Amino acid sequence: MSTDTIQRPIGEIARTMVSGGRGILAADESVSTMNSRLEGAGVPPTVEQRRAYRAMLVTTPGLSAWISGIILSEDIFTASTGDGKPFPVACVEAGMLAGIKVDTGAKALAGAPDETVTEGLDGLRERLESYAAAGASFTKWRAVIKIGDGLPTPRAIAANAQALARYAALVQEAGLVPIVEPEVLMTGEHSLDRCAAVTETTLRSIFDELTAQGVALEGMVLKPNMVVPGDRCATSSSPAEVASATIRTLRRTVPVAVPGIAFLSGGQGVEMATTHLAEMNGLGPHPWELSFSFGRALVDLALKAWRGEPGLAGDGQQALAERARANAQARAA
Ligand code: 5MM
Repeated sequence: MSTDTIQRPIGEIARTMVSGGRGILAADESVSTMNSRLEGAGVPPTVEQRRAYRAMLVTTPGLSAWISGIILSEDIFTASTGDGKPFPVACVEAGMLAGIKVDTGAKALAGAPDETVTEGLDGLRERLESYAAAGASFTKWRAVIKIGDGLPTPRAIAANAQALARYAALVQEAGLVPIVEPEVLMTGEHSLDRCAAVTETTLRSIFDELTAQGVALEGMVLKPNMVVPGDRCATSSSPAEVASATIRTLRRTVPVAVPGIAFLSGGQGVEMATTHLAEMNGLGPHPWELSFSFGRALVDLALKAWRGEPGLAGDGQQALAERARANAQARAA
């Protein structure tokens, strides 16, 4: 299929995902990540609680005012909410697009100790067919780039960029929109400038590969980290410094054909992620929509409020709605 043929429908989906002042909820934690988040909140890590938690999020009244789409993990995408409705159907009926994480995780990269390459390409074409038939409009794949002594290596950046591009090409072939997520981790002592340099190199490599693989930039959404200092950096940076470093990095690397950039929160505090988003939007106008696809920064307070108690689902939903509204407002800054 030529790039021109597939461009229009996926372009419309991509624009819906990032426009209208709304953002994307990342509720696609793998089973192991979800279990540790549940345990952290004092909730038993069972299949039923993983399902009940996501059902609580997806059925939040009025969520579609601030959220355009929800990324689900495969175990949840194929499950049903409490009333027996498949999760993708529940999303769509509530006015939000359904998405699915299709990578199978970051695995040790040969010859590069301490670095990973994200896997999941085997059998992806067939899996995509079934996700599309079940109501998915978009997908997500996350590459993890670590900063450290001599890290990242060019090998790790190249391997992840190529995997992301091959993933994106397959997803567009299936008529779906790929979210391309390269996460430069904020774990470490590195400075803001170092994060900026690594993010710039990573994004440049990814867009080279996306072009090489024939990916239609109009039909994708980029989900990058913000440029922030490491969590153990001796020097802190102001929201204005973070915003200007992030925008400068994106302007150097992200083609204007990409309709939108939806940031991950990456372990920043809930309020800080929102502050940074507002600060960046305040520097506009930008050539792309500047949106959010937060996981923790949207759901942390909801999980704490819910605590696995069916009677507290309303409290959890109120906490999610509050963060979703605040981040949507940050886009209008
Ligand atoms: C919700 O977490 C997503 C899945 O992570 P694992 O596969 O490691 O469990 C993750 O990809 C998420 O979409 C991004 O990291 C953004 O989440 P944050 O919390 O950083 O905004």
